[in-house]
Amino acid sequence: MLDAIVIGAGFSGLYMLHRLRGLGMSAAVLEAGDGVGGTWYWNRYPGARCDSESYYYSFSFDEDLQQEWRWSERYPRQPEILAYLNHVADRFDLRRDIRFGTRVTAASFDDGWTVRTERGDELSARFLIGAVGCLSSANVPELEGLDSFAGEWYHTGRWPHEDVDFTGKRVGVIGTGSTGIQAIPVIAEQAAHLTVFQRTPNFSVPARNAPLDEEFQASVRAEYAEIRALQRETGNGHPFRISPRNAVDTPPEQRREVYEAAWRRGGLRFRAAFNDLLSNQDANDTAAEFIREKIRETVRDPEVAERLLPHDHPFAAKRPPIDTGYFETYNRDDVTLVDVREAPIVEVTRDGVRTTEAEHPLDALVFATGFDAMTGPMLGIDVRGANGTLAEKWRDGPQSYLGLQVAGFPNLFIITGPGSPSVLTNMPTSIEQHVDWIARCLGDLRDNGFERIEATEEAERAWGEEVQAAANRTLLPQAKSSWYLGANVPGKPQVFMPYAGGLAHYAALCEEAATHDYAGFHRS
Ligand code: N01
Repeated sequence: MLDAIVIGAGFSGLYMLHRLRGLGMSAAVLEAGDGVGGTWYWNRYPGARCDSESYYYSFSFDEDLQQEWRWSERYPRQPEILAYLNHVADRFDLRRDIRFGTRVTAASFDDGWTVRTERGDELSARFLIGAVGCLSSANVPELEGLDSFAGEWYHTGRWPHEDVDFTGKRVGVIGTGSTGIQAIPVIAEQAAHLTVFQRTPNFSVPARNAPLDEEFQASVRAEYAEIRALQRETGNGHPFRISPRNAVDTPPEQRREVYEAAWRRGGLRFRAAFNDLLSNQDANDTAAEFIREKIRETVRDPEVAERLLPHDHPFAAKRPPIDTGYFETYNRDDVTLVDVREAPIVEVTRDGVRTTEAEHPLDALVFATGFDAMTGPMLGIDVRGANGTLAEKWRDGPQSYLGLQVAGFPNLFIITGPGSPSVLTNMPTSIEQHVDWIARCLGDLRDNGFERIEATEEAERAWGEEVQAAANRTLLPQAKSSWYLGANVPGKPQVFMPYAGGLAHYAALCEEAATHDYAGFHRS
């Protein structure tokens, strides 16, 4: 029996394996893909890149690693992040404990964990660690007639490894979340004609991507210690602080200057322009209206601009996309915007997509329709704990203590699971915090002669209440169609899933639990 089985070889699984080795524990990582990378292995769609800036969307645990790696752009493209993760796997000699092409289908607890894979392997370990990612279970809407479509269709999160060439083709994209907003301008460049099927107009801020010069890179390398310390101090794991100033207390002209400067700087930092944007609707309205004005200025056809104006959720209450030429794309003659809230999709036909108003002829269709987020990846495995299945336990929404453990599932840990800040933060920062905590916990169990750890039901219940209360202190739950709530997947229980109380505060709670003899957990 191994000490630990880790499911997934993305950022989480790779670092977890490295830490398990450091503890002298035997471990196997089971990975469905044929290579490392997780999200960055699967999401190869045109325009795929990270919205966090490259120099801090990376591991901090090894000084030599962060000093030797060179990023080429402000926002790294998917192949560059994948190359980085392959470098990490090689540098720390991780591959010898990773089984690729090995999808886990079931896991059951009986003293230890026994895991079964699609290709029939069975492995056992004392601990099971889900490093399955938050956004790895593709959500393809069940559209009538999809099977009859004569062209090719793709989901962005399951993009083929071979080049997909849209030259000369009429392409449709369904979805205008972060992914669609990255892909649409790039696909428009190549396709003969692009039709965008939009259900919810989205806020987006220019990314302002640019190559990184050597001077900037050298300054980052010199300041890495401070940058990483700041990442751990902030609420979202980014190395910038949110302005202490409130939008509602700032005179309109001055407020506008702040927004203009933030717009010029670009990126996710736009949200940090004022302190009250996610807590006060009036404050949020000022940011929302500023972005709507920018959309009206950018898009030449006023009717198209009107359809692109977000109206049903506060700015940043859904994960805010950042873009390179997204709104400008609608000025092209070969791009059509279809509002599918006004005219819903009826079916996919042999030749395209038919809405209640028209048939749109297509040679290829791209689903940028997101994921069964946060719970989908773990529920995709038949997980059986001490008294029942995870599917039963999470029937009305996910429950966990600190997002780390689930009562009734001893020795199972989830990295960045529901109930942790995860998707509201810069993921590598959250991942390192979780992995470090789990590694310390496993070491402490061993050193103190314990074999088993499990969240208590009481701690889990209290944490569930805190997760909802933290969300309700913000405007985040106002976005009713958000995947944070599970609202994007038909039939999914609508519960706010990530912890919105901030990463630094959350990390302090994890630390407190550990230093108080793992309060909220039962060890035996
Ligand atoms: O998915 P989404 P995503 N008919 O769920 C629409 C991360 N990410 O892949 O809003 C028509 O946000 C749906 O419409 P609506 C990031 O955390 C990171 O874009 O539900 N439309 C929406 O427009 C992000 O938030 C990076 O009404 C349908 C879109 O599809 C998360 O991944 C880059 C539909 C889905 O948007 C998910 O983003 C990209 C239907 N039946 C993504 N079903 C980085 O930079 C869904 N839609 C790291």
